[in-house]
Amino acid sequence: MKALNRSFLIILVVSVVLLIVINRLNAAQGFSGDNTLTVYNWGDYIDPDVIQQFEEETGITVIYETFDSNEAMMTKIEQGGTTYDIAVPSEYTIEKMKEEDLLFELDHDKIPNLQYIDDRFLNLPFDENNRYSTPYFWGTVGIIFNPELLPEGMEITGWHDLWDPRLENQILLVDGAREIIGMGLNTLGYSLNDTNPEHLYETLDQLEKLTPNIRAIVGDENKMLMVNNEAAVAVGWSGDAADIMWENEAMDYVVPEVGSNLWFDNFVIPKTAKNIEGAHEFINFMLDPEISAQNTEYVSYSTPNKEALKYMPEEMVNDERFYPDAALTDKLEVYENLGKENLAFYNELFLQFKMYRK
Ligand code: SPD
Repeated sequence: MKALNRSFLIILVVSVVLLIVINRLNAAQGFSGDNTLTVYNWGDYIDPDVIQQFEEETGITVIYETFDSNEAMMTKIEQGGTTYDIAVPSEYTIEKMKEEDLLFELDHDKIPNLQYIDDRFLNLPFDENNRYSTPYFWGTVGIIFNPELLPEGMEITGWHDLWDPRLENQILLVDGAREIIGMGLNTLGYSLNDTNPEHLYETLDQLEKLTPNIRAIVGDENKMLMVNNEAAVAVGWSGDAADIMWENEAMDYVVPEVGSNLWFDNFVIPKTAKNIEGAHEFINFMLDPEISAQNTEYVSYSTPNKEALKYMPEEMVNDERFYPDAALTDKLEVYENLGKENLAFYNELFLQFKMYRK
């Protein structure tokens, strides 16, 4: 009897261990099942406690992977071999993904918390009636600067200031083709959706002239570098600026009125999804006002969830640098889907610019 019990125990332990190993292996390879959900998001773009709360509430295990650009995310999904249930593209990439039939339509009945999103973030041109996407965060591109490290008497108000020779080796640039080419185009007075090759080559020339002032082209490290006083200025996204200011109140952020980018990041369910039910549950959970407020406080980007604003600190919600009024946002442009060839040209120019620096 005892021997039988022991064999039973051994079989039980081996089975449990095997189950755990298979589960881990599946997770490592990105296989989703009913009880797992694979989320593909930008780096530094969610509060880990929120993921844990979702897991506890639903019993679904979240497998979490990150990317650092729309282009990297889309290439990975196009290539296949992944099972992402949720991805978080920006507007122009949603248009591309729709064109390439990479997205499932959303079932709005399963996302009742969509009612909490401010109308001005719904039904935008890149996704009419939010058939494929729901808003996550929004923001701008601008200049983050540390007044204490600027040369005496220098003020930063617009893109042209970045070319000031006194800023030698003092500027960090976000590693994004649309952001940097767009900044160059705006500096020259062109639209950041311009596709005229002459204007784009002129932009490349202009950007190459910025080279002596560039300290590094970086991703999420820009926050750490700014906080550690490694550079006086960074060109980047508004939420990173807010995060940096959280660490050092002396820092400031300006969106050049001559022109810049207004962007929207959104949840979608790619056709790679294996857990469509869970994906809807996740989106709905993330749009819950209290969860959204908690997540927004952690991430520092601007929430489109009007109900969530009620749970957030007033100084955050009333900061016009991160919740700009229509007078500023009307002057900004949203990236358009420029088509495969034009986007490839943008990427090529950005690469040339990065090579020129070396
Ligand atoms: N660290 C997360 C950054 C996410 C910013 N998304 C911006 C998209 C602009 N097109």
